[in-house]
Amino acid sequence: MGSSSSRQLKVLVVGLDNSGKSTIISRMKAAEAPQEIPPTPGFQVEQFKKGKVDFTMFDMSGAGKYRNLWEFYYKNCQAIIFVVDSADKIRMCVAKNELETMLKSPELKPVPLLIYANKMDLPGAMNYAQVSEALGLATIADREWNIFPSNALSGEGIDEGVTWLTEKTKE
Ligand SMILES: Nc1nc2c(ncn2[C@@H]2O[C@H](COP(=O)(O)OP(=O)(O)OP(=O)(O)O)[C@@H](O)[C@H]2O)c(=O)[nH]1
Ligand SMILES: [Mg+2]
Repeated sequence: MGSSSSRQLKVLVVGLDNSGKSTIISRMKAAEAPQEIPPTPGFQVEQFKKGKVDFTMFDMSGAGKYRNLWEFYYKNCQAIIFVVDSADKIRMCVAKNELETMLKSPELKPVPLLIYANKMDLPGAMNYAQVSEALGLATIADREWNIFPSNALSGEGIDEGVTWLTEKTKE
């Protein structure tokens, strides 16, 4: 394809329920304050163009009973976004375990991993260095990864993450 045409990028968006995945995607799509979004039942597919990239985002539910759906998308995704609620300290270890389990899957290729330390606006939220530490990101050696602090309600940090992902997925 010529450099003027857009390219496709399939992105798997995962993380615990209530972390802000659907709100982040809505913010990416519209660049305006997202509506209050209900919990995603199962999963939802969102398509939109940003810059020169045609994104297809698989917005997975993070609810326990649906987390087993994530693995069906491991094989074909070209990037992963993992969203964390930075103020949900109690479930930080659950998030760490889910991330570890996913990264251990032989189905998952060494595609870039973008982590949003979301909900930075909430009082008592861990900063992104603390989130990085709590998730054990430093041990990830088999793929490129990066973590960005974000506030999906104001939009802060979202574009920085998308720019990084766009850069890292260039052929
Ligand atoms: N304060 C604050 N609230 C946020 C932020 N991002 C999302 N929320 C709120 O958090 C709640 C959950 O957001 P969702 O986007 O539905 O979360 P999700 O990860 O898609 O959840 P599931 O679909 O159930 O897995 C909603 O009430 C959002 O408005 C943020 O950065 N700051
Ligand atoms: Mg959702």
